[in-house]
Amino acid sequence: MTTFIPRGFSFLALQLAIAVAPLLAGPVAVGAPPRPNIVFIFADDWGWGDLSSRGHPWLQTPHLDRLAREGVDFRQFNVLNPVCSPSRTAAMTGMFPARFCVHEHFAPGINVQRGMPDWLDPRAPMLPRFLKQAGYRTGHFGKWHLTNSGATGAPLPAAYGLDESAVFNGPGPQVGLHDIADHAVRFMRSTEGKPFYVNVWLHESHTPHVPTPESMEKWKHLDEQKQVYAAVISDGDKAVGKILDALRELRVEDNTIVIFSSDNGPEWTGGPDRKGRPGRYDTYYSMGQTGGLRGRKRSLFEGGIRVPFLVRWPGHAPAGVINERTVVTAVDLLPTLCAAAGVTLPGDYRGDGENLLAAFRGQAVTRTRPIFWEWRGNKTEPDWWPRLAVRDGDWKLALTYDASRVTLHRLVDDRAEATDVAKENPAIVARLTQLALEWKASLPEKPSPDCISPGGPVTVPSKAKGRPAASAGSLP
Ligand SMILES: [Ca+2]
Repeated sequence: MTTFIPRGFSFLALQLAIAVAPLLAGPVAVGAPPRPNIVFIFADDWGWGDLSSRGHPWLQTPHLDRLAREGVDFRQFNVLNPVCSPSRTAAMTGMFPARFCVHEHFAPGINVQRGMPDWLDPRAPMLPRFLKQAGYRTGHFGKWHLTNSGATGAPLPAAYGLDESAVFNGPGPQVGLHDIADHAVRFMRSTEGKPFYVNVWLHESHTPHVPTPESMEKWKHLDEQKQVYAAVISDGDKAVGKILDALRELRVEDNTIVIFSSDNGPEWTGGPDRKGRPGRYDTYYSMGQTGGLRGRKRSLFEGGIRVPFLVRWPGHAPAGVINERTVVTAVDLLPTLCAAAGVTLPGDYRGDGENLLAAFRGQAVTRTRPIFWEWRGNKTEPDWWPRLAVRDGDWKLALTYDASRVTLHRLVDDRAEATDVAKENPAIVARLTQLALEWKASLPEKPSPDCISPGGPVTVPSKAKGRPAASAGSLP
């Protein structure tokens, strides 16, 4: 398989080789526990409240509910951006996406004018690569969106440490929207005794909604608006069920970490003019719920960035636990999962996350580092105006770039961010404002020039055969 080797890669590769050499040097010591397989199911625009186990009144998610019953349901999990590409960048690199100038979703022809590259720098640290270099087989199936479809010169997933991939919204072999779990299962079956890491990045519940006829039939008693949304949630849940069934059949479920989460909060519900057409339904049918959180997708309020996070790891993570207290973020995945796999991170890795493996194991853990967000997208009222946000402990400050407008919330008391307490807490506002502005000042201003398509703006390709939902390439 041809691999794109970016400039500057050799030094990083050397560092990594040094770091993982002890792990590759010989067989696993007698008596050492087997390294866990890892399955990271990342849904798209799936709201915090879109789970029947979290009390949704009419959605049914039996497979996800089973995952929650058999694992830990973290209820304070944040992604690091309220749209797709930067959120996924953070989850894979363990670093805030603004460090790579990935500010919004990758879209044909407008990345550079938004101060972005045309793809995530393949020299970025990557969770799959760290695991691959320690002997894992790595796969990615489903949405990619670490570039946009048709970006000339975009590296293949292999350049990011993936042994095998089938994607949409990205280069290389393509996958149908409803075939993602099947591909992932085939990959899991083929790993031949090696531990595996696999991304299962589902389409649901992003637009266009493409529900299966079976799921539409199941929900025909609902009005059409609810029917479509319930059907796509059922389709996503069924994909999760396929993964869980396969792990059981392969007799590896006791040694596999399964994570379910979402890249950002739910899409806004469009008006009747946004129905789309049958079979490719639009935002009128986007009825996701935030579970009472303020804001939705594209907002730095919690409704845009707090999402489901379920972790099942039999014998390691306690079963049926709801964790309301521990704050976990997407940048914590890389150090936490590498720790679970026994992988030592390179000495020069400068991640933004923390190893929260103890929280996965059910221990009381308090995250120590502040969390930062930047959002450059739409700025409309009432919830889309914050450009920056910082969370430190229970406090979260949202602010404009010049800090002329701020809101402060103590999330442990006010998860809905309903009551601004900035005026009552000027010292906290001053401290968090300084933290946020110093962080902002530390970020690069421009992307690496070798992550920009040669030959000027990228044009939208014609709908290629076998590439489903091509129009999704321009959607966040
Ligand atoms: Ca998304």
